[in-house]
Amino acid sequence: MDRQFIVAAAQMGPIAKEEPRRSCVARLIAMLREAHSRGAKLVVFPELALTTFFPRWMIEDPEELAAWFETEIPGPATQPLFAAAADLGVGFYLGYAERIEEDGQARHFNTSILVGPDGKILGKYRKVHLPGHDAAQPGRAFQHLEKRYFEPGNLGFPVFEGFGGRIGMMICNDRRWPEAYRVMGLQGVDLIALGYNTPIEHTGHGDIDGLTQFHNHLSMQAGAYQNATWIVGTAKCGREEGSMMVGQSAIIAPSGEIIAMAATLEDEVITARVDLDMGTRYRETIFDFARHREPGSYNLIVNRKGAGDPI
Ligand code: ING
Repeated sequence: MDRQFIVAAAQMGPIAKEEPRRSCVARLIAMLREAHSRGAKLVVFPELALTTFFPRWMIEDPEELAAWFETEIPGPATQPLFAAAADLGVGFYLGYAERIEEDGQARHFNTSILVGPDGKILGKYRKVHLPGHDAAQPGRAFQHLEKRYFEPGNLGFPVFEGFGGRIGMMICNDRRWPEAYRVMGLQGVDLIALGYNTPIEHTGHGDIDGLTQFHNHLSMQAGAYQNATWIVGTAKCGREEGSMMVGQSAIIAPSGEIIAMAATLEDEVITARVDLDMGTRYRETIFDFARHREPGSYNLIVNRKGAGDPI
């Protein structure tokens, strides 16, 4: 069965703090239409694609903080995106800040959804690996307070049937953790959609190594190759409220090769034809998990959180 289709990464340039959601949605719709004009069936938008990257600030006022979250999706501001996608028959991945009420408690997640070509939500993922801190760090030009504003995701790393294959999702920092890819690899994932907001000066000590771009691609290329999966990694990038974030959105083949990459730090659509069967040649040989993996030797990976003494 032919499992080929055109996929797009719809990279966003900066979103200003004051930029209204409807403006972001208009940008997303414009790129959706551009991707559709090039034959794309799936468009991957960035992490937190509806607002500026607000975890860069310490926000004390609860109402100010709550305003960064979506309480329904689609909602009034995002419905036009879902309608345009259904009208064009194009699916998409969208990252956003999610607020739910559960047992009378408000809960907050850094979330992404996968939407089919009919505009219906196929699946949801909540970011497991939250970088940065839960309290403001002194002396930083920008904070990184995802651990303060979000809970770790509670949906695991699910894989969803769609687009002729199995589609998984990650969000930003997840791509640096091999376990995230492997859990999806063990579910036969064919393509992982991934949005990111990656500040160059994440650590608070300036650009510690000048390698943020290299590590961005290294993480995704390794994950793709070691799990025989396609990866579409889409940035929100450029200088956003003074914070420079990496671009170089990329479409990466199961071979680990980058087959398309963004060239700007602005709204930019890149596309590529993916063959979901390309991973097969690796899954049936080098990465035939059933023949080669030895889970009995991997206990530390599941049972130990931090590095410890030799066993
Ligand atoms: N951002 C960054 C990411 O993992 C970061 C945090 C930046 C970590 C640079 C390491 C180096 O790409 C988010 N939002 O996870």
